[in-house]
Amino acid sequence: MLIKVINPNTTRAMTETIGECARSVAGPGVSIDAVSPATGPVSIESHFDDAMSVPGVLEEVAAGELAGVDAYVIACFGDPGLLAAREVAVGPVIGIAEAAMRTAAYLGRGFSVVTTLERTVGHTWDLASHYGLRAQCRGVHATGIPVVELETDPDAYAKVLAASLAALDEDGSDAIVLGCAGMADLCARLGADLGVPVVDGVAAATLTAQSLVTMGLATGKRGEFAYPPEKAVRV
Ligand code: 2AL
Repeated sequence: MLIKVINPNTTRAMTETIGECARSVAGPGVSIDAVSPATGPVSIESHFDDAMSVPGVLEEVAAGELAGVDAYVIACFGDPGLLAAREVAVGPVIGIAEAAMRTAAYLGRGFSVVTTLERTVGHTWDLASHYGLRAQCRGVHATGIPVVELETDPDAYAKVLAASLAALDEDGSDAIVLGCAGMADLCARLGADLGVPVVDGVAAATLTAQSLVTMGLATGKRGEFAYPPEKAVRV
């Protein structure tokens, strides 16, 4: 089975981290192809960045279809281009925000999301509502760390830990959801330090994709998610 994990931003070091995380959970016989688009924003932390990343994501899905990919993970917590990618792909397409929130909902009554910049908080609430998980999402907490600084800020872990402790205190949550793919490598340490389940969307989405393919399930193609109609596109 081949799962293509698309980091919608163009920061290669983050793509490496994401690929390692996906490989660490993938089952035997599952290959992970971790990629980032050739063009697009280096990080995604605004609605503008989100929109600008979508053409690159869809190009990677289109290339994956020619290469025989079985399923896709969109590894950015805004789930950019998710519904469009489901139209273009034959196999399942899983976004890390949707997978992480659905996984966290199995683990208790409520979860808190710990994310990057304050300005991403509104979009995260929108996603929780969109996925029908507004009641389970008890809070969304910004750390103030820009995405690219997750790799370079020596205090990044301490800031994510502090925001998670505050979130558990304020929200009375049972679990923490990591609100950025660039936090994937913090997951195990954070879970051990907090003593509560910590859900990384890259792992959750990779295993959801693997499960769906194993069960022989894919996006329903009869209506809304049928391949988009061919038409001229002016560039
Ligand atoms: C993200 C993410 O997962 N990747 C990225 O570039 N930005 N999420 C976020 N909340 O900033």
